[in-house]
Amino acid sequence: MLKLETWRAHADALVALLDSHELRITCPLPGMLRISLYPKGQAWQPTPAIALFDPTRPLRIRDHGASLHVEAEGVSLSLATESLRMAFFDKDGMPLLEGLLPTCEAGVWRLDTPLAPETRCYGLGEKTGFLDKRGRRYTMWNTDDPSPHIETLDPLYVSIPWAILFTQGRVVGLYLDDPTRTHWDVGRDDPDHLEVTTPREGLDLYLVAGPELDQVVERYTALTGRMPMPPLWAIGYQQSRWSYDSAARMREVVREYREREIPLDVLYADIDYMDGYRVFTWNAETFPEPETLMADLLREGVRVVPIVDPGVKKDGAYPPFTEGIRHGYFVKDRDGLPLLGEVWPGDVCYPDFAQPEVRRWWGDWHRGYLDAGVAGIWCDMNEPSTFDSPTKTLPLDARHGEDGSLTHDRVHNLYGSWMAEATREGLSRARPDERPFVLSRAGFAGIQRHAAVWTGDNFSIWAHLEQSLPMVMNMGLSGLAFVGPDVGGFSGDCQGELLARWTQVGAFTPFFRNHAAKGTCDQEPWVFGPEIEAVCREAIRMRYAWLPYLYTAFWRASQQGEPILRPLVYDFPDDPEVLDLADQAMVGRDLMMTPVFRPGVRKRAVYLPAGEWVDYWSGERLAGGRHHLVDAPLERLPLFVRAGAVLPRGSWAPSVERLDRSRLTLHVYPAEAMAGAWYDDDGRSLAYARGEYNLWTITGGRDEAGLWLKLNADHAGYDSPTKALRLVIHGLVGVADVSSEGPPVDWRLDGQDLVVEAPMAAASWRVSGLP
Ligand code: MIG
Repeated sequence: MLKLETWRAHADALVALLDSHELRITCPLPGMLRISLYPKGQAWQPTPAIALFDPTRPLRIRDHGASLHVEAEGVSLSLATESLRMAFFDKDGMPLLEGLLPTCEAGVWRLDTPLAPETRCYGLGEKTGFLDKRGRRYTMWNTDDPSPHIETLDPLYVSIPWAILFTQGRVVGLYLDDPTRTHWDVGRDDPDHLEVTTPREGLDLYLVAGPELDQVVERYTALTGRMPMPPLWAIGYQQSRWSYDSAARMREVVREYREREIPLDVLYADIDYMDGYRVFTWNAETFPEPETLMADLLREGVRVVPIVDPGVKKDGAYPPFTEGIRHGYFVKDRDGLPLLGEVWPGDVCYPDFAQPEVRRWWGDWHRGYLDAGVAGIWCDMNEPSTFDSPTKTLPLDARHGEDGSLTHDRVHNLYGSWMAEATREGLSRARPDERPFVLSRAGFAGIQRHAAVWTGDNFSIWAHLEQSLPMVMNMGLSGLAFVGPDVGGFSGDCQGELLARWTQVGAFTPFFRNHAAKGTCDQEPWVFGPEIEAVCREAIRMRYAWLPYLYTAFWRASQQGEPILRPLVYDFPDDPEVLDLADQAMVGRDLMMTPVFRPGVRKRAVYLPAGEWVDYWSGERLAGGRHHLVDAPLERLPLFVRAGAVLPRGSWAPSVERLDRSRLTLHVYPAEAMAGAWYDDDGRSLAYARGEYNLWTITGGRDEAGLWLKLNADHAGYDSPTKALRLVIHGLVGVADVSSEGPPVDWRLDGQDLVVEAPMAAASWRVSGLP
């Protein structure tokens, strides 16, 4: 048992001495406390996961004899001096966590916290299984494991040591800032306890206060950072395959897309574009003129993103290898010699991304790609993965850092994030005013600042479509907003109906890319015949028509860390029905999708939380707080809109560059109170961060005289091409008049809907004479 010997109160820290360790409690940001237990005199620096941190925030410490009470902005903590048992409180003094206990036995540090029977555990990043992570044990160790990602497979490629303990009205988050191989036993050995163990010589814990779930996620992402706005094209639809292995084949795929009028913004070049799998090269026979290829595809509105693996081929005539050797840039073995691994190119060395200089060097190598015309970079195998070792990764005693003092076990989980960071910064240096796009397979907490993440090598099976929802949603609650699985599935042969259903879901998943493994059957939208093609085409077109709404959700993710695709519990935390619900998802604040996860199924049960909902397809109004049986014909993803929502939409185009941006449509779903927003910027530069964006909000309500709506420019910093506005007010019949305060408007009735045409400008409207 640990025990406080002496302690001192500073203005910004409580520092206490234990036997061999020191305890330091600080308030890095409002609403959270950092509790750091480290070997005496060796205070820990935050890992690269941490984005924002203020070591000088004030604390107040009160001595109650048997316990100390630490108070900071928005939180407080009591600490028993005899046992180190802690309780954590929100700003109103409500306990969020009680009985938290750090211990150290036989050199192993452990954090234990009781779990109430009703408490759920969300987060934990990229994990298999359903929404609530209780009842299993998880390991944080980035791993490329080719086995099917079934519920018992753990770990995968990304590690986020972040757990949200959800009890209604008392939500709290625990982030362990520890990149080593930690174990998270979430009520498995002992159903009533969460136990975290680490091989590190102490604990570096951040307790993040709620009491609401959205607040916890917002605070966690203030600490570890948020996704910067991606270029708009990266939110478009993307096609990949291992591999489109020649320029001719890539042209053919793009031609198919254009002829079939299926939108497409990105095409990926998987490993076969290279010369003998040497990164930063092109195969001279199959890709003779990459510049011409990419310029031609760009004229079709399609951008190319090549894959880059960290393994650099051992080849004395290959500059990335010779330079790396000359400067000592590669990871070394325990004897200090460049470590050799085996991947696609044969023998390879691994860049030591732990060194800032290596990250810079690696990033600079990407200039050649940009000069040739690539639009972004896909980082793969960055767990890092090797073929020649049963552990699938580098030896634990491999050496990192300029002086070789960091062993691999200490930095393994950071390797992927570092590679993504190096890549992103390389792209940014070469194109300072463009938004970089990096896609990464591996990562640690904070990866969202550097890259989008796809969930790796899933299978073309229904279970993996189903599992992708809770997986992506828990990643969203773990700070990663820009995520998605391989649509259609990677390993194994896809089938038409599965592709159709998966493409429908993909259309509303933040990252939307169809990808398939070598040796599997083709799975582009048209390969399964005209019926499936038509379903996929419609779904992909919907993605484009919904971009104004999705882009606004992306913007909220970039500002507050608000997940784009999220479980219903995020938006309806008081509803006991939704706590485990993972076969339905909210897309942004006002849209819910309820996909089908089995072949042949044409109806499904849907739970609608309290309030009124509108069936997107039929316009029918449905009461919330209960289940409904709804139609789900193959050509339709069941979608529901919250009554009162105002959704910004446009129309589809073959690529984002061809979107007709002259007019925006706001779809209004009337209710007693209405609200919506539309975020708009140039979609490609960093000007938005300097205030060059527009934020429109719309509010409305109903009174005796009818219905009113008010459009307001909350922020007007961007000279937008959008000059015209169309309001579609759903389900209004028998309107007598529409008047506007400001420029006159045109209006007409279209079936059940009222359509109003107006300029895109602040205004208010009244609809009168409703029945
Ligand atoms: O050993 O580059 O997850 O998307 O197509 C497999 C080939 C290496 C794994 C990636 C996958 C990619 C594949 N890569």
